[in-house]
Amino acid sequence: MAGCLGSKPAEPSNKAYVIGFSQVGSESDWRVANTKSMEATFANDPQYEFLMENARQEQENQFTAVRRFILEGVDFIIIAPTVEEGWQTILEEIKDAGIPVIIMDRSVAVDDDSLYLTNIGSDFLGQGNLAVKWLEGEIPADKEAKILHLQGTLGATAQIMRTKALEDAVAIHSNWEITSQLYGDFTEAKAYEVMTEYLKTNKDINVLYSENDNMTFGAMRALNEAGITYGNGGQVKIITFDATKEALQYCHDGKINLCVECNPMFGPQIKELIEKYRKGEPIPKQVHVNESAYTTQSITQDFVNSREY
Ligand code: GYE
Repeated sequence: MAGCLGSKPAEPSNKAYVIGFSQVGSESDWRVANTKSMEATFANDPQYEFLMENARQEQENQFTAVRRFILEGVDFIIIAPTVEEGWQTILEEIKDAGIPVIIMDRSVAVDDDSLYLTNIGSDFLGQGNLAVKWLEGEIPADKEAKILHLQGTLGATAQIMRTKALEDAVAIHSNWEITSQLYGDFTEAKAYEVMTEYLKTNKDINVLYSENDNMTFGAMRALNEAGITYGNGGQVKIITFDATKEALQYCHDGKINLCVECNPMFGPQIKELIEKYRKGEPIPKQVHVNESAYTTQSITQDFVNSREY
């Protein structure tokens, strides 16, 4: 205890384990929650030193950050990749430096999966499949689905897989059609802009498949301004991904029809994996987080209130 005669100042038993984390950006509420989960997990734990770099959605910035981590000699690197392609060289540089790496959230497309320890994140194809299954139940065979598709950052796993689920489903439903694919980059501002433009000349849609909540919020504003109704009993059924608190509230209020969950709170799970690795225990190559989907009918206000993100 400080102030006790004869006691020595506490010496740290061992040096903090330094983690360099390259985060995608702050493009969405999901991302902000994910950053908080990582910070809450590592930044307050004296056993760790946590260095985070925000790439502002540019892969080049991620390369710069990772190279700095290597120069600084960090013990461990975590990367949330912006897009899947383009990681081979930098992962080889990390390997040559002898630093273990975890890929989180989205994935990387490399030939050699020994370049990283594990990939932890969502089952994005599973999420997309949940959404199209729900839509099947909503659109009778003698009715048409005219689906406007808002896409996230092109080349990001969340975009690739959510898009694949929709395109595959459209291919096998002769009464489903994608009226257009608009690029919203996972942000509210971009989605609002492209939706406003689109709705000036095209109003004949009855489904919006939006690859994240923030784009959905931008789209809802554009739909309001165009005088198009949506949600329960409206012209447009809205499907959104993430299921943040704000989106769940809209869902509860009947403004969004389906929220497919994408859980950002996996800081603690990453820490467990790192601890296992440090003890020399085997860790799986792919870890999926548990997720579900919510409709206006299934959601309660208590559930919305209890949402962490
Ligand atoms: O759905 C979106 C974010 O990769 C899971 O990125 C993540 C996605 C998430 O910006 O809101």
